[in-house]
Amino acid sequence: MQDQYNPQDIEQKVQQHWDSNKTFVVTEDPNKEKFYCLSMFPYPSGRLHMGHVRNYTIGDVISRFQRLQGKNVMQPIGWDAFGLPAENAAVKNNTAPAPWTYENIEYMKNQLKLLGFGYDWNREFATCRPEYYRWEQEFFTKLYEKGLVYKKTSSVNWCPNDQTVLANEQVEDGCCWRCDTPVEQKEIPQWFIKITAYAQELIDDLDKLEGWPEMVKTMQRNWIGRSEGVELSFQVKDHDQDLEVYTTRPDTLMGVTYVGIAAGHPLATKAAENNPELADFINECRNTKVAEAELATMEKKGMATGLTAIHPLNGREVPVYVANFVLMDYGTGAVMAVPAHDQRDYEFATKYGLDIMPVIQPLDGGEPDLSEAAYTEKGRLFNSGEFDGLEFQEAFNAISAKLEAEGKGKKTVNFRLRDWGVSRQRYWGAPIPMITTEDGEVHPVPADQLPVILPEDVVMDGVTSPIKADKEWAKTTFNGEPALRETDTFDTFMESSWYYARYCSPQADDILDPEKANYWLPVNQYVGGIEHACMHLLYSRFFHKLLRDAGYVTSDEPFEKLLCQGMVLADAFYLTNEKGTKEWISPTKVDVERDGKGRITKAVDDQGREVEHSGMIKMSKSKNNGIDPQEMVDKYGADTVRLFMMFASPADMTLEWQESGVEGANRFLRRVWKLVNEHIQHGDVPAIDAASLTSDQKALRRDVHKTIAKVSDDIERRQTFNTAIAAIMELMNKLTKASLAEGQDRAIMDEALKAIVRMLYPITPHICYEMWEALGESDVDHASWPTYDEAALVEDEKLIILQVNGKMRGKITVAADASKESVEEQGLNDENVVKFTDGKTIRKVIYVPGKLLNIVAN
Ligand code: ANZ
Repeated sequence: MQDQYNPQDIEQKVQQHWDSNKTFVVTEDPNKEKFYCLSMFPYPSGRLHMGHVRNYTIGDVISRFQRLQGKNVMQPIGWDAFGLPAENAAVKNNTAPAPWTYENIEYMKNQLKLLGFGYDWNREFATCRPEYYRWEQEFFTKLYEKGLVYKKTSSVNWCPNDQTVLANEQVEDGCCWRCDTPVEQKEIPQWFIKITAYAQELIDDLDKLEGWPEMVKTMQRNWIGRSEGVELSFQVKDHDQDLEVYTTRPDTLMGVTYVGIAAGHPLATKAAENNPELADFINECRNTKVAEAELATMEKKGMATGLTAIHPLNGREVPVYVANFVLMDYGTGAVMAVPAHDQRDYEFATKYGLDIMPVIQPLDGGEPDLSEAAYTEKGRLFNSGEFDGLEFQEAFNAISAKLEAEGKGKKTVNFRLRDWGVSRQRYWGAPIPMITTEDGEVHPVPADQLPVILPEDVVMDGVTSPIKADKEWAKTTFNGEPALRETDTFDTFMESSWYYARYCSPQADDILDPEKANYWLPVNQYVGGIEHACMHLLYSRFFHKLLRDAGYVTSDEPFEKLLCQGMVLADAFYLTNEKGTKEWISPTKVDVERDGKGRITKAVDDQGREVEHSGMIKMSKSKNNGIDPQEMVDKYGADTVRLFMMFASPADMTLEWQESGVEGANRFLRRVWKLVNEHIQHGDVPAIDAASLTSDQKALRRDVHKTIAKVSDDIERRQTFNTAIAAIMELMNKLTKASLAEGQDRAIMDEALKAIVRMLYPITPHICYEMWEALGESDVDHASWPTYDEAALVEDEKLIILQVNGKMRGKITVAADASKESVEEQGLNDENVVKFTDGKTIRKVIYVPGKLLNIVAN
């Protein structure tokens, strides 16, 4: 062992060892408990950023910990390789998306290796390869045959100048990112997968996911948005078709004063036929895309259709309006408006001078206050004829029963969740495996003709997809008849929805090999960012159920446990230039002065300019406050970076990047190295003879075993890696002060260091690999996690604090099983206690067993 800790030498050597020994390559082993640990795979954007490093370090720590627990651990990695950034970069750099992507993969793969992550590289794949997406295409055609896939027109962002569809990210302030032309909405046919058919199960099964953060489950519940309501119909005067509305508040039915319909509603189209003004308004509505979240706050606009609806219960005539806050694809695309009790309806009615009719009063009596806003609480019905006096649930039941009896309505459950539109008009994605024959019939591509390969050798012409630009590409045949291929590609969420399953049998000649998949699945621990709480995690859960129903897997859920790591923050600094805009200066170029509390008081950049500090914020390109992991690894070694990441904050909280903290982590590793070295120099180590230990030796050994117990629990159950590391650091402090003189001292030290090396191994594997060998052991990758010795934890003595009138006056050691009487006697006779009780009367003696003796005297 070298005297100096030299991370560069060690890390390279150990990484080579892992590579050539295929240490992390695993196969199914029915005799071993399996553990599948997965970190969300990266998009190959170019270089790893700190967010990746944090994500993958956490996953690696858990994987290595589980290995030492003796489990058969699979930790795979791959590349989420399709997506828009590759296209944008290709356009910018005059290349094609494929070579750009493959270069990035090579580069980032090397970076992952330099960080020492223990991946099974035999399972690696990139989702942009036909070997991968071929199975996705085939699965899609199977879903089509099961009736779970359909085609429907749906609106997209359209740039009239470039004559092309834009992704949401390519729309900036309502304009095209390239030519600044205002973007329009255009209706085109697209493919959908029926996730709504699984909405109820996706909600119900959240209850099974005990290992998921409550927040993520809540977000999914809200996203799926189950609501119970009533669908009911209004007759439209002089019109033979009824108008269906969906409401969650049938109790307010008697307060309806108008009906609102979406701009896309067929009745609106009909009414606009002889009404150019209305037609214009409808057009305007259609061209402004509203997110559901904006419905509440946006300005309410509408226009009368001239149509009159007839109230289903009291026969009152109410006007029908086209209203911009009514969505076409929710419920029935029409609402019964109750302005007295719904805020959107209230704003609309106030603006257009429509009646407001209160029908719900507070439960404690009185009229609802409608002077400023709608009264939206659930209360008691009034102004509602036979339903007066009923409360919400009674009214809900009574009114829906009446509607049902009259054939005018029924109870229904609605979900906010929409079917998953998977068509994208981009190039860099998996081609959708469908073809259309000349008769207009649509057919899935037969399995023996899959994959439909995306050509990689293309020339990008602006934003237009090369497979759309090349009119030849789409031409094909179906049963000998000429046909055209679909030129849209899949949403890239498709690839990330089942990759976790493909890792179980990456070479399988089918979507997956059920035997292998069922050995490994579900994933025991999934690690990734909270930003994926809804889409990715919901789509994956959906896909798992699809795979189950297709007979591929037996489990119901893909991810047993989920850990969402916090963001990585760093100080951000800026200068304001003459134009008044901020120029962000990298924190690596700034020197700071701090006050006693560590707050930055002055910051100067490398050109001597004083810069403003805007606080610790998420590392990002736009704020120029990213720290390059590569630079940090070069400077301190991967182990230091990993240790800092795991120590600086709990895994699910934000992490503040501070180079002083990184230096601290590095110093700690050097201290461990030094102690191991010193210990080795001290020569022979006898076996521990527990019976012969002095009380100091016993106490130190107890600390060792207490630490093992705490660290094991912190890592496995609590997942508080930072407190585990803190406990190891505390133990290290004690060990540094401990003697190495006696044989039993060295025996305890040996036991302690071997425990520390294995406990640190998941976090800092390279240095631990080396220290483990230096301690005369071999192959820490296959070592077992240290276990604590119950006997060593038993304290045969206890330290008792002595207080007189609540003030600490001394300490005594007593036998652990000492009786109350004997402790009292010893305490009262302690010379320090005597000093403060002398001449006083002892009023009371309070004993907290094993801890404290308080004497009250005056
Ligand atoms: C009358 C009413 C009275 C309503 C009242 C609410 C309060 P959730 O809970 O999200 O399912 N709604 C129905 N379809 C709509 C659409 N296509 N676009 C916009 N809004 C729509 O919301 C259901 C409620 O949202 C429904 O209940 C309906 O307004 C409105 F005091 O009906 B309610």
